[in-house]
Amino acid sequence: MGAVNSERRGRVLVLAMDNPPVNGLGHGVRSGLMAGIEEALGDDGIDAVVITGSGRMFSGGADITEFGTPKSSADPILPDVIKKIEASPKPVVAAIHGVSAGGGLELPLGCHYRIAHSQTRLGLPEVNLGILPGAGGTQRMPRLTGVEAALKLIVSGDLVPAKKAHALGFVDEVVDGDVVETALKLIVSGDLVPAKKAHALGFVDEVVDGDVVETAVAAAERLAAGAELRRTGSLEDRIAQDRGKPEIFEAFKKSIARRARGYEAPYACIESIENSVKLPFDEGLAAERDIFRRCVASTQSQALRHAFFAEREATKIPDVPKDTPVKTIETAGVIGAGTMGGGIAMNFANAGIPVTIVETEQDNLERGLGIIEKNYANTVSKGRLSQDEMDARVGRVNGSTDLADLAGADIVIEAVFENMALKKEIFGKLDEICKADAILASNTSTLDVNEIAAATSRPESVIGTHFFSPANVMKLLENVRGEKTSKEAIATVMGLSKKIGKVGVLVGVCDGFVGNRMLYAYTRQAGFLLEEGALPHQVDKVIFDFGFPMGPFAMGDLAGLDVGWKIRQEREHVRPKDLRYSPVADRICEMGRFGQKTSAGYYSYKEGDRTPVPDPKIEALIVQASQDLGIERREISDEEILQRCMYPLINEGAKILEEGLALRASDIDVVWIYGYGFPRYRGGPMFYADTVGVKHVYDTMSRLHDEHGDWLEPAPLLKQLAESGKGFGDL
Ligand code: T1G
Repeated sequence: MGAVNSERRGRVLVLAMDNPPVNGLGHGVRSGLMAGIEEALGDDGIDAVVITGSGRMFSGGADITEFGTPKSSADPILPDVIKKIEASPKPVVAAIHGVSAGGGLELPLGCHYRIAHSQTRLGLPEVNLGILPGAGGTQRMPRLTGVEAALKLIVSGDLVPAKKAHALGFVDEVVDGDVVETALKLIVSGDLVPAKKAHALGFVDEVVDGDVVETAVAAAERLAAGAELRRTGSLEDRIAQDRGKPEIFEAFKKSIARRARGYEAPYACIESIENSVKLPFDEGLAAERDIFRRCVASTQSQALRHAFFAEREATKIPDVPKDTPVKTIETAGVIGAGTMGGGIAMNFANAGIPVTIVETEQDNLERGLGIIEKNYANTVSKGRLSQDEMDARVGRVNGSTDLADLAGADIVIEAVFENMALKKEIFGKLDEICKADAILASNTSTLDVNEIAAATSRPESVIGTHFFSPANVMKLLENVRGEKTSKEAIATVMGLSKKIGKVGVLVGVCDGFVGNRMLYAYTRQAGFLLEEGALPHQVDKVIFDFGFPMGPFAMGDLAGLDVGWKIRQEREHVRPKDLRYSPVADRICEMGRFGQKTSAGYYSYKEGDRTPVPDPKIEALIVQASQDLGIERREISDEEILQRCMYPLINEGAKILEEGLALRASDIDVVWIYGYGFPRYRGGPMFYADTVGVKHVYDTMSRLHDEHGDWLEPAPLLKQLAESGKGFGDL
């Protein structure tokens, strides 16, 4: 709920929102602001108001947990609070620090003057929740920044630094906090410095944002002394030139088509921003509210809000309390300078942690270090990294051919190829070399972490850290808890995940962990669909249209078909002979077609072109396989393709939950959204199951099981939820 604390500073009333952890604009804060403004308006002893936030930020926006909950009529809605502020005859100044997001920025947009600390990040990220700014942001922002900038800001949902916000026109003044220059000035001048600078210089432990609020109080007094108040809603100069130009909005829609594919909210934002030049202000506000209500009620927004909280929930491990001691990771080691090893090392260098890569042969090492440098140079050439920063990062990556150079590392991640004997040998050596409290981690994607841990005398310090390729890009990190992995090791690696820019999810030990195990269930059925009558491009189109970046066969060609082929050959001796197995993938590999790397796989590829082209040779191979297996090919609907691919994946997720190998269904959603491109606007596979109805998934799985046999046996949990009318969200 939260509240608003008020304090008088001379003739200025300072209202400080107080609703930890992010000063969400819950109804306590909204009614507190309304009461504060009314108090100021009714008191002749008050000339102006300053609004600020207590703690580490101004406000993270509306309290998302309140969405869809009943509102009492006495409870002012945010648009009305902002309207009251904007119409106030007494100046209202916003003093902003930390973060100002969503409604937490719309509030200052309604104020008459905005002051932000230089370290502040500001933006309207509502689109990431499947909604649009619903408290005037789509009408006021264009009046301050112009339409083009407002479109970019609101449709991207990005938070921008204060100086950029000032340059764009929606912040009027930036209070600086440059430490070094101030230190020099301080020592020379003996001046009094604002609290925050003293804090930045380590002189005081905590500041209460004195300087931003102090600056705002001074500005409020200045405005109260007679300056004309700038009411955002009445500003016309920045939008006048964009009236009657629908082409601006059409062009913008075209420019986002690729990255907004499948999403509804970006277009709702554009629709409302267009109203800012088409309609009078108040009508634009009313239309914005209608669009907002439409979006909030949408399945997409529910899915995106689920994904927002799921990502934060995944960081909480029930039996690893928040105060579990964690090890500080100041240095890291990586074994193997191949594609994965190099990418993993870059994550540490990017996070400011020196890392040593160890390879067996000097030339393999140099090749690996060369690829890292090339990757950084590529990013610099795209203007996404400065040369200085590249040099700093490359400077943090050291190479070696001697494992002993990892003796001092706080964590060592082994990233050699998937061979148990080799991994056990390496962990045995690390056990002798590494310092007692080092974390020993394996990037294995399929092998038994307990067996690897047993090769050391300290299994409690062994954990799996399964990165996804390319490891310096993909955000997911499956942290694999072994039977003996300590809580300290888990807490350390979960914390480290965030530090190196990853979304860490804790999973248990099983074949393929969470992600790959569910992937097998999906791609296996995709393979069977080919034998029964479908073709790769038909299956891929269905999955692409569903929202994945690509379908299973194009994905296989991208990853390289030889990787899976090698694993299937290694495992042939343990494969259950009574269960159906598709020979199609093996036959393609036997032709030397390994995908994009050989310009031929399920598809063929022109030189230098990654566009998959259906290949009659593969169609013939598939038809032949059907004949060899005695399967009569049939028409297969897109709906069946989607169900045959997604429902077994969900079913496998249910089994994983039953076995306790994932802590929550929402963790599985995070794995699939960040590791496998599951469309975020569908909330992940388990949330998706709840939207189509678990009973429907169960009934379909039961039918498919009757038709196609054992791989499709419904999980007991799926049955239980279906019969109890519940969903994964109820677990
Ligand atoms: N409502 C409720 N809870 C929130 C919240 C919010 N807006 N933002 C964060 N939390 C919780 C979060 O779940 C976590 O909880 C804790 O706060 C710390 O968050 C009318 C309707 C602000 C940049 O989209 O992007 O305004 O896990 O770990 O890394 O137009 O939180 O500790 O129990 O993320 O420092 C628009 C959402 C809302 C911003 C801080 N606002 N928040 O990041 O902390 S819609 C947003 C963030 C709106 C109006 C509309 C980030 C942050 P727990 P955290 P952080």
